[in-house]
Amino acid sequence: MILVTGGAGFIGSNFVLDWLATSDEPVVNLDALTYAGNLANLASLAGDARHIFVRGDICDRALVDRLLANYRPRAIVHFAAESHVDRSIHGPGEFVRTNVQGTFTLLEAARAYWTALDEPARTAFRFLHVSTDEVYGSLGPDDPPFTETTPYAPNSPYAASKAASDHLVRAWHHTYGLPVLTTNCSNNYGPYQFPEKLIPLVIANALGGRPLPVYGDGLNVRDWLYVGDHCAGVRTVLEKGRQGETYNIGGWNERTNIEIVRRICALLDELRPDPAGSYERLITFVKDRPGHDRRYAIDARKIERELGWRPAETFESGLRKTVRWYLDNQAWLRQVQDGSYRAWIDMNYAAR
Ligand code: NAD
Ligand code: TDX
Repeated sequence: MILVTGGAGFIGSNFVLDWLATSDEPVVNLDALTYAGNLANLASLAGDARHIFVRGDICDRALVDRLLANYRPRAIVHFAAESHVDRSIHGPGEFVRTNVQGTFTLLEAARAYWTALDEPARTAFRFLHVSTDEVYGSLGPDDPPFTETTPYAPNSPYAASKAASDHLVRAWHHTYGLPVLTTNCSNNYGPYQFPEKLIPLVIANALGGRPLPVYGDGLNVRDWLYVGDHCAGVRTVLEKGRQGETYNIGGWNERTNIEIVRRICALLDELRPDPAGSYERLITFVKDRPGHDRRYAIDARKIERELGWRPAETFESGLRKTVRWYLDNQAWLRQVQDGSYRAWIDMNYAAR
């Protein structure tokens, strides 16, 4: 079996659902169920003995040791993190705790477990660390996309905490020989994404008739990848990646934020027209994010050349699926927009 961390979050839950849809290998899912973790994402697995959910913190060494000893996983796939840049600006402490201390705790537990394994389990074991393109910093308009050898230059507390975790993973391979793999992926979108991130926030606000906040001039560029393609990329790296290597994962799909927001408005105009007029009327330019990275772009040639992975979804097909999913799952959306969600929205947008 495999141990997944953060499997009740956006990407982790998509990964667990996809994994169990294509394989009978059981998953132990360790997740603290922070504001971003949601068991409703995994509701379709209720009663499925292949999914063992454990509510707990990746910083809890005794718990991680116990899970490794009891379940003897052949791999750890590590998604758990604090993941929202704006929250990291308001409160960086939790990012250092979960992303740095938590990854350290997992690495130490994995090292103790792996060292004691017999052959061939020791050779087969993998620790796959899921990371982000934000560790590479910000690109100018004409710069080539990030490759695996682009120097690290993280700019936000979130990016710095992920960069620190990547460095720990690298060092545990170099120094102790732990068989690690690291993936650095671009912006994901798709079902079950918490409506604090741009795409689900814009869909949720449009459906509620609220302003669609665009930071700064709206010309910051992100490179968008459908979450199912990211999950397939992670599975490919787990299966075929060379230990100690890092793989960039991206969709070759750079867009400005304003383009994204307009595209969502156009899809909603088509799928759920508002008698009051186009959703574009709700677009509102607001105060920029401090230190806002201008452009991210991923060069995904290494994973394609070496492992044969490439995205299946186009941006058009992926965004249409995503908008439809939110339209069909408004109960999910309402459920996550609880009191703490409203408090966050008030804090992040009131002064903008
Ligand atoms: P998310 O915020 O939706 O989910 C994070 C999950 O981790 C939640 O279920 C949460 O409960 C859990 N968690 C948080 N702290 C924990 C702790 N201390 N112990 C155990 N569980 C804890 O995040 P996401 O968007 O699904 O991102 C998953 C991973 O992918 C992260 O490592 C993130 O850095 C990386 N990533 C995300 C994106 C993106 O666009 N969302 C892109 C590239 C990489
Ligand atoms: O209200 C908003 N208005 C706006 O203009 C929000 C929430 C965002 N934005 C902008 C900021 C970014 O340029 O949209 C862009 C995307 O923002 P986010 O969805 O917050 O994502 P980003 O900051 O790019 O980081 C994401 O991609 C990399 C994920 O949150 C990270 O976890 C991942 O590592």
